[in-house]
Amino acid sequence: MSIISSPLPSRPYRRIATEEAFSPPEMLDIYKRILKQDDVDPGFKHLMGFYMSSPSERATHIMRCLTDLDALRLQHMDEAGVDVQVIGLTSPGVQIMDKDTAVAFAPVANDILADAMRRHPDRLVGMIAVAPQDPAAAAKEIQRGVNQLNMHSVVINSHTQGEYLSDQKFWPIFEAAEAMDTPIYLHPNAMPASMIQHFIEAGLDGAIYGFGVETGLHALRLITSGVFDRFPKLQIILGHMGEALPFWAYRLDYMHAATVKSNRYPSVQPIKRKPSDYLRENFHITNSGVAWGAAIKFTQDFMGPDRVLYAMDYPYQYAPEEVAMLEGLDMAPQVRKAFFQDNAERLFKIPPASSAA
Ligand code: 1DF
Ligand code: MN
Repeated sequence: MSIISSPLPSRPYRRIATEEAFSPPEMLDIYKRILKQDDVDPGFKHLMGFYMSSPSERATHIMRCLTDLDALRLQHMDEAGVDVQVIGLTSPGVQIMDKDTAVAFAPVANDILADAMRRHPDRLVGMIAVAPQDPAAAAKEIQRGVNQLNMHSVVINSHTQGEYLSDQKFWPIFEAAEAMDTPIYLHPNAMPASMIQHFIEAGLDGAIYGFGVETGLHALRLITSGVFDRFPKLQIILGHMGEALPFWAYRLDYMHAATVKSNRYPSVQPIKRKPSDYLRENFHITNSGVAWGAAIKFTQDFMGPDRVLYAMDYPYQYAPEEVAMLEGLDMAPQVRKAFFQDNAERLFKIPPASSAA
């Protein structure tokens, strides 16, 4: 990886990247066991099965970066001009594991990340990984993450083996997240087996498109199931420009109202507000994977500039030139500072950099 020759302009803010990924080597050992099973989930096989076995430059680079929480990661951050990474356990995290393994491993992963935060307090911020397979244990881990690990957000990699958080059995997780004031980053996962076949045959199941379709569906299921009427303060973070949901907002509002009125589906009951109201009041959106000015501007107009945050999606989209592109966008200075720094500091409760930095 070459050093960027033209330095980025100096700036009166920190660049905080908010959808960055890591994997403890111990998790890859568990993944190896799962990948050997005959009935391995097709989405998992096409996702982590690829990265863990492909000799391609992309896969080997990503595997090397994922497991590092020290010199290599900090070097890449320095080279890209990223001051702080907000880090989550890479997808699918523990959600592909059997329940007992998942419940046991989530705290191990969180402790590993918390140790790295202590080594690099001005550079790394952790999100709490949880095992939705056991909602009560997940709720407890959220409390432990806040009280003992100095983490103030949660990462959930979308569906858990085909189950969605719109199912009320998962709502103890939302209850804990709302009570602890921890936003939940609803990060993509490979699609469930029941959905993925037509995407795999076209090579469109992954980050190129399938991730966005599935995670967008998940977010909409939260809205239509009434999660935010029950937990009005809950905040969900979506990457990838909100998985395109702001672009859908008008049609969602019209068709949701029409569907409720005609009593078409038992699952579509009245909710207190329009789908777009929940998007604007219960969501934050990052630009992970999308260094595109027009899409960012549209989303800032729709959500308000205080709900749109910078993300790189390291190491899956380690593209240092995108930082310079984003700096080149026509954005008011206070909006730019909100995008790169203020919104992340507020949402993830990131303290100011220590003077030692
Ligand atoms: C990919 C992309 C993989 C993202 C990820 O986690 C991920 C990819 C396994 O390109 O295969 O987080 N992403 O968020 O865009
Ligand atoms: Mn990601």
